[in-house]
Amino acid sequence: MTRAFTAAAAQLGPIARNESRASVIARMVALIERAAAADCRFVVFPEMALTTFFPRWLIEDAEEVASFFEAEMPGPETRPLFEAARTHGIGFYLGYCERAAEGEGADHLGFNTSILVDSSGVVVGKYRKVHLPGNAVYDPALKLQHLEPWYFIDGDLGFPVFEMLGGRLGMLLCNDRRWPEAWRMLGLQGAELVCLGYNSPAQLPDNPAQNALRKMHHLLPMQSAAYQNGTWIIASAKAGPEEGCDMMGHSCVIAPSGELVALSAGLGDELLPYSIDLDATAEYKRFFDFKTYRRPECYGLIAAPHK
Ligand code: CDT
Repeated sequence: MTRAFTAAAAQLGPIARNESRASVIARMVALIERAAAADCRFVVFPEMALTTFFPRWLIEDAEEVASFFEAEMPGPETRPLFEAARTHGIGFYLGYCERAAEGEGADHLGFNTSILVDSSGVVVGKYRKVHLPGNAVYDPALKLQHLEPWYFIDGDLGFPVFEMLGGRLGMLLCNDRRWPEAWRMLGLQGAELVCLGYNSPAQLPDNPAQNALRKMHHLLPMQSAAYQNGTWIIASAKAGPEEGCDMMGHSCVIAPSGELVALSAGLGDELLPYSIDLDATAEYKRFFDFKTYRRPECYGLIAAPHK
């Protein structure tokens, strides 16, 4: 049986602070329809795909903060996305803010989460972001706030891998892509396709010397990770000028060779389809052959708590 199929990054352009779920979902359904026309079996939406990237503000209004979190998935507002995907037989990865269950979160409302949904609309897997970047408290000295640790509970599900599309799929979220340990956890479980959504500012106003390096620092860790773990990667941006912050585009598909094989052209809603073959991972998995060549007895520091 062939394990080749067309999959796509489904990049989203900016989402306004007051944009309704219905409006965002309509944009996502339009991308699913384009994916169907392109014969896709799977699409990858961004991190926090349903809302603006609200951790750029310290929002004191509890009702507004709550409005960015989903109490159920699918819920009444997100169900049309699941229905459209089922109608067209397309599975998807979706990043969203998950409201914690009773007793799960003390000071925070919930998790920065992603899910895998199969072509019949069933949620087959969940991941909660492990590497939450930015500050746990508002720092008035900063031009750009990034308050994920203020809003979210640390991910507590590890780095699970799920059977889907005839292969093994893993998930990461944004800043996770900069951490080789995250990729290796998925590689060790045989991941063949890793989906990643992100919200990355194109510029860092508090460290402008980094601006020219932003795209390279986005792609470099993923191209390395794809090669070193023998996996496909589909990475999908929330892109463009969002509420005064320029968000990086560069949604992409990376092959298990480490080659960048598809890159988005713009900063709006955009579908980036690519024909991927999960069997192309085998050559790289054979080369690195973890079972034979890894030396975990030499890697203790990697898993030891930082001193
Ligand atoms: N969403 C997210 O994880 N963004 C981080 C930005 C950190 S710098 C402000 C990223 O790694 O792109």
